[in-house]
Amino acid sequence: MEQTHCILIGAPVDSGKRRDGCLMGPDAYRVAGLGEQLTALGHSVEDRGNLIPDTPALPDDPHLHDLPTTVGWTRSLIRAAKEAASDGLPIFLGGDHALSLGSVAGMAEHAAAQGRPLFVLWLDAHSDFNTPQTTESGHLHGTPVAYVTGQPGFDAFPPLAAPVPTDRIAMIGLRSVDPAERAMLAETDIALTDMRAIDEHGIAGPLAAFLDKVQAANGLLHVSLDVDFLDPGIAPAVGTTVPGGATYREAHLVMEMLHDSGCLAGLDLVELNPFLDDRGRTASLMVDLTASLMGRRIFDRPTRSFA
Ligand code: 4U7
Ligand code: MN
Ligand code: MN
Ligand code: MN
Repeated sequence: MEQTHCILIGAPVDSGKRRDGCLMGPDAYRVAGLGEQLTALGHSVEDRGNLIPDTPALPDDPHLHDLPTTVGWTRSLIRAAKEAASDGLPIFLGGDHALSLGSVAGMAEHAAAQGRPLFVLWLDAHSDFNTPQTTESGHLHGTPVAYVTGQPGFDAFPPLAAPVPTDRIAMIGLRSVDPAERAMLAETDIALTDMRAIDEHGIAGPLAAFLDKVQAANGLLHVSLDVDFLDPGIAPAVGTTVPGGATYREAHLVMEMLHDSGCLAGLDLVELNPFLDDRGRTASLMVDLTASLMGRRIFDRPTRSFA
């Protein structure tokens, strides 16, 4: 089994929306045994503790919730991502999804420095493709994909050193997309797999097609896993529940296929709100999914049937 140096980076980002609680996420993952599970799989684990936001003196924007703090997190996370990515596999413990403004931008800079293309897999009920202008809620956790692909309107944020081309992004699990996002997505070639497509054809096909592309390009893959990708029946600890999400096995299958691809370069675990959890079950499920992503399997060899 291949051994990976896993670098845990706590990012208790809570500025991306109004409801507080995601700041408890990093410790919930630690309590749920993330480090121990990775060690048990044969990996080395380094916990770099929790980051703090490098918040600039910036006026508040009345249309946006807590812009200065989110800009501060983006600055800190870009730096932390670049540092960690050259030492091992960064695992960002969120924190809400505003975390990915920084983690993905930093991973893209790292990939560019390596001369390799960065691909991004967005596992989420939402497309997070709003800009500071189009967002109706003013919640910046709904904007990271727009930022990292270089959409206009992010002037308060660090200038993007390495925008991610839209044809290197796949979104799986979609079931809540705002009208403005829908219109902007229609202008891009982001690969979109909504829940209807998953119901009808399964989740493995679109994922396999994307992974083939990553492998053919010798790409680095960053995976951004939003808790609300999962069905709220199995993952209640999230502020933005949307019914009809991925099942337990669909989610594990995605992780198992990602592991087998060998392309993984970075991971965000975002939107866990431990205050809303039911005896830690969502935190534990996220840890179990990470274990599948890092090589846990039911059998060590392909199983055979008698058919
Ligand atoms: B998450 C929303 F309006 N689109 O912009 C918005 F539906 O990181 C939700 O995916 C954003 O959880 C959800 O506020 C952000 C809304
Ligand atoms: Mn807040
Ligand atoms: Mn999200
Ligand atoms: Mn979401």
